[in-house]
Amino acid sequence: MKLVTSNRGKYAEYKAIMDSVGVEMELLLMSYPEEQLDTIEEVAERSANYLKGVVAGDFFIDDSGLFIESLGGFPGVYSSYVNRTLGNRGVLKLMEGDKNRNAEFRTCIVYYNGELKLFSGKTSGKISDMMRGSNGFGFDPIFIPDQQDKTYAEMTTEGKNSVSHRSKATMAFLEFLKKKTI
Ligand code: ITT
Repeated sequence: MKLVTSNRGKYAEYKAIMDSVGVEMELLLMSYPEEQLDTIEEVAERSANYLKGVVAGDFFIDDSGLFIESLGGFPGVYSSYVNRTLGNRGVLKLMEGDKNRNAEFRTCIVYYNGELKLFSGKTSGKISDMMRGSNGFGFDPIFIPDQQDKTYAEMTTEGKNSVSHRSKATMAFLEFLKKKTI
């Protein structure tokens, strides 16, 4: 099974989980077209439909986003663009003076093995007042998951995986794989 992504940070997180449960996984490092649709599920499904004509064998992809309550769910499906353009500093600036720091990270995994299967995970938390930590990638330095003091970027890969949106989607995915092989 291959993970198709252009993001090595995602790969590191999946690799740690898959290794811990003995599931083999390879990385196919490539980018693919992502259409701007309303939900990450729609975006991911559309991308997987494109990739099934391009990638040999079974594969999965991950579409994720950060949804900030006081910004009406922004950047959401625009997370990749906003990360490249505004960056963490720009997002903090947009939220200057905002008392409502609530946010949610969401991941949708799409697995293709003759047919498409979707698995979702989400983790709610808060946007920090400043960037903290240097681990992980993307918005990790500004997201503090609920019940934690640290940002994702202050956690180890294992620490982030114990609470993250991505690991929750992965657990649902692994459950499905387990049932399939019984
Ligand atoms: P793909 O090739 O897998 O699509 P990508 O980096 O474009 O990689 P997404 O579209 O799924 O990934 O994610 C949009 C952006 O959201 C991504 O570029 C990151 O900046 C951010 N992001 C996603 N998951 C994250 C996480 O776990 N922690 C921090 N930022 C994350």
